[in-house]
Amino acid sequence: MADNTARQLTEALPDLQAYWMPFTGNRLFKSSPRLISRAEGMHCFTHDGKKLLDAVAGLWCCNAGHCHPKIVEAIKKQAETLDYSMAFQLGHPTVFELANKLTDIAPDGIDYAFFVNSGSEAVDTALKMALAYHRLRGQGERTRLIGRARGYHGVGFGGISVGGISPNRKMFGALLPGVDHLPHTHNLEHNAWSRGLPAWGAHLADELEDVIALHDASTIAAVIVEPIAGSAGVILPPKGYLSRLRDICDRHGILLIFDEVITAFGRAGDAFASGRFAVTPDLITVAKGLTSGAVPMGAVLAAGPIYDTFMTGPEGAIEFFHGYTYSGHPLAAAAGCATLDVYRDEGLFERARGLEKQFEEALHSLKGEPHVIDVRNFGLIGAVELEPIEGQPTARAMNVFRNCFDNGVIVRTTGDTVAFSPPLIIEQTQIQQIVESVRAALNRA
Ligand code: PXG
Repeated sequence: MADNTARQLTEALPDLQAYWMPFTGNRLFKSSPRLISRAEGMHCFTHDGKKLLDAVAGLWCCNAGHCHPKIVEAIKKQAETLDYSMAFQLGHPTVFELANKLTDIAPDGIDYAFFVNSGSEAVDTALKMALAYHRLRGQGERTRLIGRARGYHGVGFGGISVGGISPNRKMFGALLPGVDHLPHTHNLEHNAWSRGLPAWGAHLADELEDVIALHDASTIAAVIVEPIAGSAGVILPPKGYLSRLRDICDRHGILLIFDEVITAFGRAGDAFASGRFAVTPDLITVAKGLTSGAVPMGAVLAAGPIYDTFMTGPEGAIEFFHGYTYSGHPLAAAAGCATLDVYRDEGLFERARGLEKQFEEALHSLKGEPHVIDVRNFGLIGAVELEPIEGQPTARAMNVFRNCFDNGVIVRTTGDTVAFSPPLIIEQTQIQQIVESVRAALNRA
């Protein structure tokens, strides 16, 4: 490792011109680049050798920590055994094994896994499954999809249509027809400084009744929400909110989709947030932590009756005209199997649950620091919301991001909220390091 670090200290920057970076201010980045060239456990290292504590697990994905040796080994082994095999009409053993491992830890009744390559693909796949499911049952008029304001469901046309983040939508035309949105549940007047789930707001689920009254249930296919919203600033579900959504959907024959791309795999202190909240949806989308971020992969997990509905045509006929060249890719499947084993063998979901209170205490110690207007947390998810600089929304949180980076800690910002989602292997002293780095940054923001 010493050799690697020494080599990195002298590593020259590549030419940055040709790469068009996603969700990034390209010109500013290229004038002051931050390049990560190596990672291990809780840390990332820049091309010039700076060591950074990763408070966001890459981007909510490296739940087992970076470059976990068992995951790395599984990928290497798979790469030299089977690089690729056709995903349609052929299969390979590892992907079947992964489907079994995944459905074993999924909530009861969620028995099938359809593989994709990202969260965005998982969302679009789940929406298509919902539409096709109703049509197969003779209810093809159920075509409407209901999302939620401030929801993030990736960047496919389906995902941005049901999503509720304006900049992600406004440049891209009319999007999917027949989409409506519930209001979000973020409300600082009622819920500021909540520890765990906020007490106020379950009644906001009843807004779904109004949406149903407007369109008629017979036109609605599915409701999609994140159990805990991440991208739009960490929005926690009020106590009782998700089970009310479940009840309303059940009453009206509407499918409920939980987008667990960031909440699955220990992040919410259990294998799935659905399990932690004891509310089981019909479809669950996952990605990120499925492979601990090591190889791109997502999945849609489906309840038995949904799969069964598709399995009714002539045997041999394709039941679902959907899939990707890289669905269930061998390297991703191997990474997924190894990752789920690591989560189990190292007890990482239980570990996350066990650290929740210390994490909460540490974050809430930031109450009273300059500009902090809210702190909220659940599992190993945390958020510190800041008063924006007048006329410059997002600038204050970006100042905190840059300051923390300079101090050796990577945090994530969204709007004027600083978000935390560390690998589940985090130590107590590292939680303290993150919080003290943010405290120092706030005093300069
Ligand atoms: N659904 C949810 C709930 C997500 O959080 C996606 C879908 C899309 O996944 P892919 O793999 O297509 O990116 C996500 C992604 C942030 C941040 O800052 C979070 C995501 C993406 C970008 C930024 O919190 N999550």
